[in-house]
Amino acid sequence: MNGPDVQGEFKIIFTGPMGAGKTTAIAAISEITPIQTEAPNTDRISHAKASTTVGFDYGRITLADGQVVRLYGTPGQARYRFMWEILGRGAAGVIVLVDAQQPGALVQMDSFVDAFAPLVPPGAIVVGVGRTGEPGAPSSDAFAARLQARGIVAPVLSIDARQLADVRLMVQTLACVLAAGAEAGAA
Ligand SMILES: Nc1nc2c(ncn2[C@@H]2O[C@H](COP(=O)(O)OP(=O)(O)O)[C@@H](O)[C@H]2O)c(=O)[nH]1
Ligand SMILES: [Mg+2]
Repeated sequence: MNGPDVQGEFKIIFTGPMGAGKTTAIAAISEITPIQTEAPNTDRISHAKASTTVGFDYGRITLADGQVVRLYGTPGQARYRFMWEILGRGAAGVIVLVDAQQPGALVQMDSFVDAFAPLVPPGAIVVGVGRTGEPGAPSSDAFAARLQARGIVAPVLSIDARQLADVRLMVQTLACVLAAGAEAGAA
């Protein structure tokens, strides 16, 4: 698997469509002031927000066991797809965020899972679904069932990317999945 780099640090990626909460999640959890590359959003059809990530987000956290994890957020729009592979290089795992309230959120999840699965070790994916409590939004079970129907094994968590505890839970879940994968690889 893609292990720690020369400095002994892991890299994980936050990805997902525009407005899913990638920048918010990294800002919520990072122990350094995150680096953000926001520019005015010229695509108000996809999302009404005023600014959007055009390069990447970067933050850092130290896990309970002292492991340092570098956090990278991708741009959401498909026209920045070339960045995905650059950011995904050497990543230990990926957290796919989706906004359950967006029309087509299930399909969006599929397309980000499919784009990033080849860039990370097998099974190193966690899905975080935001705004599941909003009227008309599918539940996290619907997202889990969708993955299962496609034969993809990945934990699905209902989260609020603004909440530190929720973002921590996603990172810890990914760390558990990675540890389990390393055990299986070593056995
Ligand atoms: N209700 C709710 N709002 C969120 C959540 N995550 C992000 N937001 C809000 O959605 C907007 C877009 O989030 P942002 O982090 O810029 O999305 P990005 O495009 O994925 O980086 C911001 O105003 C956030 O405060 C969430 O889980 N629940
Ligand atoms: Mg962003």
